Amino acid sequence: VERFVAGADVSSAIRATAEVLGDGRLVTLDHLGEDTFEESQANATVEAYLTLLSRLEAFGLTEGAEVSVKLSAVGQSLAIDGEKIALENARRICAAAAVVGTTVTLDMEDHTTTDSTLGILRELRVDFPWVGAVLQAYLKRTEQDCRDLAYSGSRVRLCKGAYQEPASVAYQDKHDVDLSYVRCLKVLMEGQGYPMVASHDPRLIAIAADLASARSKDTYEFQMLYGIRPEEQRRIAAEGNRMRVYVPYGDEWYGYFMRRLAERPANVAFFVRSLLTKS
Ligand code: FMN
Repeated sequence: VERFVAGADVSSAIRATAEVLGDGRLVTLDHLGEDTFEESQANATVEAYLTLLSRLEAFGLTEGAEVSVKLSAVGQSLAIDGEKIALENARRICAAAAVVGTTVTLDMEDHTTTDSTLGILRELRVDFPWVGAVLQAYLKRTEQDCRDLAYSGSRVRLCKGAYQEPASVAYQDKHDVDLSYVRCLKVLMEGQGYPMVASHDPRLIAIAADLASARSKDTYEFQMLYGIRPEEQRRIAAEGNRMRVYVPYGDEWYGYFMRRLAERPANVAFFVRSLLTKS
């Protein structure tokens, strides 16, 4: 788990952030947790983000480090008024980010939340136009969502998607997901927004670099997860690209960790090996 998660507390998050920023990469920090069913838990998550943001400022790290937020961790999945509470909570985090001079990206969760999350994004962008969106190439709707969000100033992270989704809404075949990713990349790179290319897939990264060749390097960025292909992350950054690392921290690592194991057999092998060598 330590390979993919910076640590349980805010101090380890700050330590990992300083280390990643130290060699020219950027950071987006995620306080682990999702699917909160208690309002008090949602509030605790907001507090964790506020603490994190003030620590980032205290350590002078806000220039290179932003935060990623899962709306289901701040109220979206509450049975009563979930959407309203998530919006209010996300607004508090955005306001705090604005004060310290950094940005927020709304992670995207399973397809039942897509409309709600994009709705909250729209509302937040009225006051905080820099709030980032995430779109998942495995969803059939995403190419159209890319068109809708490819406007000036619009930060959009494109990823393949990490949840188990039904065939009615999502491509099931890996190759179809890749083709969709490329179509979405084209829309975003030809548009006026700020594409954030979140993938570890060498072919997709090469295609993204190619599609971005007419753009200046400060109008888009690459993103990868903490602990996955770190040498490649450094290489991409050393070539003068913006390369942002998604750094999760906190003790609720189960859901995050299981998605990482599910998507790459190599991650399972790594995990088993580290278990064996530790005992
Ligand atoms: N998957 C999601 O479903 N929602 C997200 O918000 C999300 N954020 C991600 C952020 C970053 C920086 C990266 C690299 C991936 C993210 N993912 C997210 C996971 C991807 O959808 C995907 O499962 C993972 O990157 C493996 O695919 P790859 O071969 O393209 O790397």
